[in-house]
Amino acid sequence: MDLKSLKINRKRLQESLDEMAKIGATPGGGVQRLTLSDEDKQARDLFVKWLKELGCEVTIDEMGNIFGKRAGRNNDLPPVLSGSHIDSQPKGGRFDGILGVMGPLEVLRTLHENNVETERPITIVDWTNEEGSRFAPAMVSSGVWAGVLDRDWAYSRTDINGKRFGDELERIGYKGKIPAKKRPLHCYYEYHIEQGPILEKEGITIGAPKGILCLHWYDVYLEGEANQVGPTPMEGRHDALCAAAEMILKVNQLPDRMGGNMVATVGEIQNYPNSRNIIPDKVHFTVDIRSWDDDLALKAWELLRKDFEEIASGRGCPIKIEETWRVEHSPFDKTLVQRILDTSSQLGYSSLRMVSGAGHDASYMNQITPTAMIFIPSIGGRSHVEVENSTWADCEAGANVLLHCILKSANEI
Ligand code: HGY
Ligand code: MN
Ligand code: MN
Repeated sequence: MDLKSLKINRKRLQESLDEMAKIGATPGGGVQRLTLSDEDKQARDLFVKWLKELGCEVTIDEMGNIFGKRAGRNNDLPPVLSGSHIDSQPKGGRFDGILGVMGPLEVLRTLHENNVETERPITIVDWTNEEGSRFAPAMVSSGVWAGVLDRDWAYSRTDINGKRFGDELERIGYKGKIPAKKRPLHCYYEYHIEQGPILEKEGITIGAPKGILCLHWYDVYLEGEANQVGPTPMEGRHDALCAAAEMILKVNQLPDRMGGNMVATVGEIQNYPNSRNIIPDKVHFTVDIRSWDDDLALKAWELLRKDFEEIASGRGCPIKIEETWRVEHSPFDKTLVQRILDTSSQLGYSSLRMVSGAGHDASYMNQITPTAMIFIPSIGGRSHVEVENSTWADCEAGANVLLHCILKSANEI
């Protein structure tokens, strides 16, 4: 058959995404499938069921990564790998991550029903805990698989209720026996929504990121002195929340101070005892710094850290800082990026080379195999919110580009 005319089944892709969106559905039209939650388990079970229906060889490793392998003519050749993540943010969207698991599943379904054989095997994957929201850091399981992060360190990470990653993985029945260790790969494609405004603004269907920004995560803990808010004079207070407030504004001002090309955010904060008539004495907050320039991000952190220490001592609020996680910026494989651009135009889709501000498992895959990503527009540039949305036409377009890129790579000797 003329493979060029091969297309994915848009209706089936939409049905799979709709089916998955029912798992952890939130009233506002989003999903909540926190890593290793019951909802994550339910979605994983469904993914495994669909893989088995396709006759894929299903393996689950020590980090709960789920691999579905479709045999090729020559199974000694390293496979083409494509995947993303099933877990979501709290009140997250119906496309982030799951599109990059349902997309390659739809590719396998299309190859299967058209009896298309490929030289190489094709493997698709769901990476555990890409989001890093319940258990920091993000992309932890692709990081372990790539040999960059340590498995037992990952197992030891706890959520806000003190639950351990390793125990929760066991609890949902996805702590596999197979070592979460990289194996030879031919290349890796990740299909994902852009999660930003550029493609929609430019009226472009396919994004081909040249790579992903570096991500640097820090945790800041402040100690103050609790007291009754009424009788305690303002003078001499050690108010941990006020110290945090000053620091949070410094984070927000940092990119300007560093001349742009950077984003810096405090997304999470806990304040104790969090009672309106007690001066707060414990605060924890997170810092997320991203840039294409890793050195700039490190320089920015050193400046910020000095500011934090000055504010903390000025307010008599001892500070503890954890440099929780860093992943370098990832420049993708130029040949694969070009393949995405060329394939898009062969299929009649407009395309744009760009940068990914969002982190993805492709950051770690890029350290061990030629890697590239396929983006489609996010409506209103919104993501990590319940209103996250993309058109089915764009979902179809991205999946068709993925199909033909995978086909080209899977037939390379
Ligand atoms: O943080 C990120 O960009 C991704 O959602 N983990
Ligand atoms: Mn994602
Ligand atoms: Mn995300």
